[in-house]
Amino acid sequence: DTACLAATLDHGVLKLTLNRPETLNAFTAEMGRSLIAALEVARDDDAVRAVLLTGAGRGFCAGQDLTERDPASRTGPPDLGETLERFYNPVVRLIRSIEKPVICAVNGVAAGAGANIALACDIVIAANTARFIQAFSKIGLIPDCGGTWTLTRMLGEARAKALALTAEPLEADTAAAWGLIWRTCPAVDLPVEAEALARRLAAGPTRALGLTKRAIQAAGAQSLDAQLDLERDLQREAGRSADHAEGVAAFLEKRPAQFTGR
Ligand code: T3D
Repeated sequence: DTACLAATLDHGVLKLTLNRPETLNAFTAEMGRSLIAALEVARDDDAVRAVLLTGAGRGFCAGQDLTERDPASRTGPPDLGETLERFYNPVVRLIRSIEKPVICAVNGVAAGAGANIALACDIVIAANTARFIQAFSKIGLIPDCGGTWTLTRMLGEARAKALALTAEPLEADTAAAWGLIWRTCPAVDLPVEAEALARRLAAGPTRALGLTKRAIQAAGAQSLDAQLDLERDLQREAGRSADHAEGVAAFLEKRPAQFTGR
């Protein structure tokens, strides 16, 4: 759907732009369906070798569109467990399970689900003007889209709780200093820098990058012993790839490697 989500495929990069700038790209059900469909394409289509997620206009994403939750337009309380199950959880599960790099270019404010969808991505690069806001407590909700998991793992309980309970904005530079995101850059440079990063990764050994992602994501939940076994198994798989043979040949022939993603 090009109305609320713009998608382009160029140089192996599927660029997905949240596109409701007048609401800071607040997330609607339609946007949720479009994003899930686009991420399924990213997962299944070999022509896609990296994903770049960003927002149109001055914001990245202001989270759930609250006009869809107006109490005046319904009789009883909403079932938000249902909306998580239908829209938000599939988005986060797809981002984490697609075995290709998913880059997020946070061009401006990222609030609520917008913040935590960004933080679920593999590499987050933000405009130094961006802010991350766990806005949920302001409207009587809890952080979702994996926020309670991501923040706790990446920052520890003290910072996770303070951010979630206070809903205070976290400046992008502080997020980078805390290790919550990869890095920041001047806002004017973000589109070019993020695109260059995505293209570089899309030209990489996609299989190995995907297996690397899987291994790193598994690391937090198991012992070193189990991780060593996993590395053995995944390295066996990587070692059989055409891109491994190409990488070694290119090194020995002192030329740039031409990876095909296989
Ligand atoms: O419901 C479920 O399914 C459960 C899942 C929940 C997930 C969630 O994400 S819950 C959290 C929802 N998000 C929020 O509570 C954030 C609400 N927005 C804000 O707090 C502020 O807009 C920001 C801090 C993000 C940015 O502030 P600022 O001052 O830069 O911009 P603004 O003026 O507030 O917003 C600009 C416009 O966007 C404005 O519209 P207007 O007045 O120009 O016509 C504003 O109403 C609109 N907008 C911003 N956020 C939302 C929104 N419209 C609908 N829904 C929004 N979330």
